[in-house]
Amino acid sequence: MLRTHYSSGLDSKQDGKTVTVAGWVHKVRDIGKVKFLIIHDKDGEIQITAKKGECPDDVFREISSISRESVVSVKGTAKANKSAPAGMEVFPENLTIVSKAQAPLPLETDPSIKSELDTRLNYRFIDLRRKEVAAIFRIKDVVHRSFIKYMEQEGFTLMHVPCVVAAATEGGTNLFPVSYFENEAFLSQSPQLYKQMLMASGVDKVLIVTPVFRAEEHNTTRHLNESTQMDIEVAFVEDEQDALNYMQDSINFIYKNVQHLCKPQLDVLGRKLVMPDQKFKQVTYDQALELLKKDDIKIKWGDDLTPEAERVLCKKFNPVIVTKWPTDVRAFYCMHEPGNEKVCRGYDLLIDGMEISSGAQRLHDYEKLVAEMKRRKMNPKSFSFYLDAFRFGCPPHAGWSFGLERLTMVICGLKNIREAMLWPRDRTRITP
Ligand code: AMO
Repeated sequence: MLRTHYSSGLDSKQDGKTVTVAGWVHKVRDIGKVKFLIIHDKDGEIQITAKKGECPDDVFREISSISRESVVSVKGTAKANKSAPAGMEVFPENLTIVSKAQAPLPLETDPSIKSELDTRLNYRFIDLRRKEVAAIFRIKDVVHRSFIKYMEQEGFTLMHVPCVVAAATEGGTNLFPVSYFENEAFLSQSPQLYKQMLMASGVDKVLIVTPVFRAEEHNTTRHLNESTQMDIEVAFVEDEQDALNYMQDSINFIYKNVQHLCKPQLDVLGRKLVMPDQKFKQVTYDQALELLKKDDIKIKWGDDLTPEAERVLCKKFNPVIVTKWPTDVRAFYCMHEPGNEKVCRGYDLLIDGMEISSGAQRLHDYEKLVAEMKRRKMNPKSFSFYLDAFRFGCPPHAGWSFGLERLTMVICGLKNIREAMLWPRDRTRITP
C-alpha cells in the first residue's frame, strides 16, 4: 500500500516511528531552510516538515515544484508537534509523486475561495476533496445506513424492485419514457406499486431504498429529476398511526446516529443539530389551513400546501406531521376516511420548512381501488398486474417514503438540494 496511516491514525502512539502517508497536495509553505508540505486525505490534513540538511536533498528540492492537488506518498518519521494539524508532523525520508495534477486547477480547493455551484458540480471529484463537501456525503451515508439499521431492528426486510416500469404511480405526466424493445416503458417514479404488492405476499414489513425519476419541468432548490427514496410499507395496520410511529422513531434514530457519529462533519459545516421531539406534533390538513390563516396565508381547501405554508407551519411546530388530506390532492391509492370520501388517510412530514416524507394508509379493498381509479379516469386494465394483488387476500397496509436528499439537506442545513446529490440530474444537467 502507498500509505500506512491516514491523518486520523497519526497520534502520539506513532511518535518517533516510521510511517507512510499519502494524499493530495493542499499547499506548500517555503520559509527558506524549512518547507512545509500540507497534504490532505479523506480524514484531514497532514503536515510534512522538510528541513534542509536533515531530509534528503532531492526531497527538499522536489517539494517546492509539486503542483497543487497532485497525489503524493511520503515515507518519514512521525513526530508530535502541538502546532501541526492533529498534533503530529512527518519528517520525510522519501517522497513519491504518484499522480501529477495539471495546472491551473479548474476548481479551487481552498475553503476561503467561493466557487459557483455549477463549476463545483462540473468538477465534483475535486469539489469532494473539500472537507465541508466531503462532510455532507459522510452524513448522507450515515442517514442512509441508520435508516436501514433502524428498520432492520424493527424486523423489516430490505427488498429490491424494478426501476423500469410500465405504469405511473404518482401521476402520469412526470414520467421519463425509455425505449424498451417493442414496448412502451418508463423510469420508475416510486416503488409504490411494488411495495404494496409485497403486502399481499406475506412479507408484511418491507423497506426499499431506490433511485426514482420524475420528469418535473420546474427547476427548484428542493427538486431533483433523479432522487433517492427510502420507503417502507407495513401490513396489518389498524390505521395510519401504525406507520407514523415508525416514521417518527426512525427520524429520531437517524438524528441521534448523525449526532453521535458525525460530530466532526457537523462541526465542519458549522451545524448545531436540533434534535426533534420524541413525539412529533400532528395537525390535520384542516387545522393546518386554520393555523395558516392566522398568518395571512390562504390555502383553498383542496390545494396542496405551498413551500411558504410549509415554512410557516414549521415555525409553529417542528417537526410536524400533516394528516387527513383532501383525497383529490393525493394519489389514487390512499384510503378514504370512513364515511368521508373527500378526505383520505394521507400524511406528510415537514421538518425545518420542508416536506421530507409523504405516505398514507392504502386502499386494500379491490372493489374500492378499482372504483377510485375509474373516478379518476384511470384505466384499471393498465394496472391489472397491481390490482391482482388485491384479489387474492391483501391485508390493510400503510407506508411512507423519505426523500434521502431532502433529509440530508435539512440535517446539513443546505440551501440547495443539489448539494446533497453527488451528480445531480436537473432540468438542464445530465453530465457529469
Ligand atoms: P412523494 O411523491 O411525496 O411520495 O415522494 C416521497 C418523498 O420523496 C421526496 N421527493 C423528492 N426529492 C427530491 N426531488 C423530487 N423531485 C422529489 N419528489 C419527492 C420528498 C417526498 O416527501 N409513493 C409515495 C410515498 C408513499 O406514499 O409511500 C411518494 O412517492 O421528500
